Amino acid sequence: MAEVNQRLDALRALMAKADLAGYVVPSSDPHMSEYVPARFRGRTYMTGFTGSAGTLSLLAEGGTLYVDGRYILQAAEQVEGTGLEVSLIGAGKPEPWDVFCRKLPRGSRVGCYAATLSVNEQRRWKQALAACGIELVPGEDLLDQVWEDRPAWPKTPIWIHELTYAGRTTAQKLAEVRKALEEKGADTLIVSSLDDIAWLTNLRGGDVTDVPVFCAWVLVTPEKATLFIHPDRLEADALALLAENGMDVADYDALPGAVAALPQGARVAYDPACVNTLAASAIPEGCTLCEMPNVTTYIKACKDAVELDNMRKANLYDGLAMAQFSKWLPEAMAQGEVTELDVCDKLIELRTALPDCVGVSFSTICAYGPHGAQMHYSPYNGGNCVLEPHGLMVLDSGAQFRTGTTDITRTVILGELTEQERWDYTMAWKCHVALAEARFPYGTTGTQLDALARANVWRYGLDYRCGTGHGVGLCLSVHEGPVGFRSSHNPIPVAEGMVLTIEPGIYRAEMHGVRHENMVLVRHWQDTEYGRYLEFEPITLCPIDKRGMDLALLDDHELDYLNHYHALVYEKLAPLADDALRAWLEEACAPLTR
Ligand SMILES: [Mn+2]
Repeated sequence: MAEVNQRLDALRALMAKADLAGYVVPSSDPHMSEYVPARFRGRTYMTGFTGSAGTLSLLAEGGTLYVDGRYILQAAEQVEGTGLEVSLIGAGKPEPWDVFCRKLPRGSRVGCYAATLSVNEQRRWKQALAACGIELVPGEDLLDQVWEDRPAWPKTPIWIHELTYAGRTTAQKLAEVRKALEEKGADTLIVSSLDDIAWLTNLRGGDVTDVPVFCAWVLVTPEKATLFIHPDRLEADALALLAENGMDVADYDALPGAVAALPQGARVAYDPACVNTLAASAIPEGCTLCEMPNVTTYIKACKDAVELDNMRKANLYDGLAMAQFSKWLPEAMAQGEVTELDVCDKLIELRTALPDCVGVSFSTICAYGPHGAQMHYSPYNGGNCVLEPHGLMVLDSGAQFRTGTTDITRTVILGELTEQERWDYTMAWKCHVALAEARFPYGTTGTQLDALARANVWRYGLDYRCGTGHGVGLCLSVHEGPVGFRSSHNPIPVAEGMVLTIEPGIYRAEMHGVRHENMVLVRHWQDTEYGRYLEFEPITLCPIDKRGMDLALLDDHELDYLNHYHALVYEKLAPLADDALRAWLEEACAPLTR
C-alpha cells in the first residue's frame, strides 16, 4: 500500500505543477480495446485494484475509484489504506466525474491523457465538467513520468493470416472499404480498432491477452492505404504481402502527423467511439468530419463462404474438445477431487492439442453452484472450489483457431438437481430455441430478435442482466460488432454471413446459474412476397445434457430442436472420435422422448 501511496503522491506533484486540480486515469488504451496491453494498465498501477474495468478520478487529496457491480468488494479491499473512496457506477449511479463536480471549485482544471479517451468519452466528460464550471484539459501522459518500469510497447511476433483462413485479400478488402466510404459520403478513413486493423491487413499478433491483434493504426485515402506500426515489427514476408496489396507502412507515432497533412476537402470518416482525441483532433480544418461506425466492422462481420467454412471447422474441433471434456469430468470426479481450476486446465490442455489452435479466446468461466449466479465469476480471481456430485456448473469457454474464434457455454450437471435447478435449466433452453429457430425478414435488428428469447422468461417476471448474444470474430475478438442480440437499440440489421452467439440464461443469487450458449451463423432461408428471409445455422457442436430437461415444460418444437441438434452433433463429431468417445456421443446424442 505504501507503494501505491507513493505513486499517487508522485502523480499529485505533477498535477500541481501543471495546475491541474484533478486527473482521470481510465482503463483504456489508445485503441479503446476491450482488453488492454500491460503498458496501459495504469489504473491498476496507480490504485492496486486489479479488476479489468474502472476509472480513477484523482484529487490533490483523496479521490474516487469508480467500478461496476462485479468489482465493488474487490476494489474496496484492494485500495484500503490509500485514502481513495470506491464508488459504484451503473444506471442511476454517479458518473466518474461526480467527485470533481462535488469537491472542486468552479474554474478548476482536470487533466487526462488525450490518447486514452475516445472522442465520445471526451465529449461526455467535457460537457459534464463544464456544467460545474470545470475545464477538461486533455494532454500528455503524466503516468509516463510516475511509472517506474512501465511495460514497453508490446512486440509480440506478427504472423500472416493465410488466405485459406482469411478468405479475402487486403486489396479486396480495401476495395470494399473504399466503396462503402463512397456510399456514405466519405473518402478517407482512420481506423484505430485493433481487430479491424488485423482483419484488414490479414495479419495477427499477440499484443492483447487472448486476442491475436497488434498495436497499429490504418489510414485509408483515395490514393493510399498506410499501416502505422512500431518499426521492426514486420518480417520481410509480411512487408511484401502488404506491398502487393497496396498498403504502405509507416511508424506508429506518425499517424497524427499524417492525419494533419490530409488535403483540404478530404471527407474523413472515423468512429468517435473508437478513435481517441489525440488522433481526431489532428484532422485539419477544411476537411469534412464524417463520424460514423467503422465501415470495416460491418464488412468484417459479414463473412464470406470461405470464412464461414472456417468458422464451422473451428467449432467442429472446439466441440470435439468439449465432448472429450464432458466424458472426462464424471470419470475424474469419481477418482478424486476436481476443482473449478482443474476444469479450466483440462479444457486448455484439450483445446491446445487441436489443429490450428493458437490459444484461448477469453479467460474460462467455470462457476459451480452459487458461483454460477455471478455472470462474470472466474475461479482465477480467488474463490476456486471443489466440485461436488450434485447441482449445476456454468462452463463458458472458447479458443482462438486460425480458422475462427469460438465461444460456448454448457451448464454441466454434476449429479442430482433440485426442482428449481431443473425448471431453470429447461426454461433457459426454451429461450435458446425461441431465438435459434427464428426466421425473419432482412431488416430485422438484434434488438427485435433479443425479445424472442426473453419472452419465455418475461412471462414469469424473470430476466437476465446481459445481452442474449454477441458477434464473434474470425481468429479475432470474441466480442465483435456491429450487431448483437441485446435490449439496447441498434439500428443495424442482422445480415447474412454474420456469426453470433445465442446465450440466454437464468441466474439465482446465492443459488445457481444456467446458460445455454451456441454460436450460430446467419444464412438465407427463402424469398417471399415480404422479403428476403434469413435463418440461423448452429455451428457449435457439443451435446446439451438431456438429464436437466423437464419434458413437461418443453413444447414439441423445443424437443424436436434438441433432437435434431443432437443428430447434427453426432453426425459431425463421431467421425473424429475414438471408439470410447463415439460410444459416449451415441448416448449423449440419442433422441430424448416423452
Ligand atoms: Mn458469449
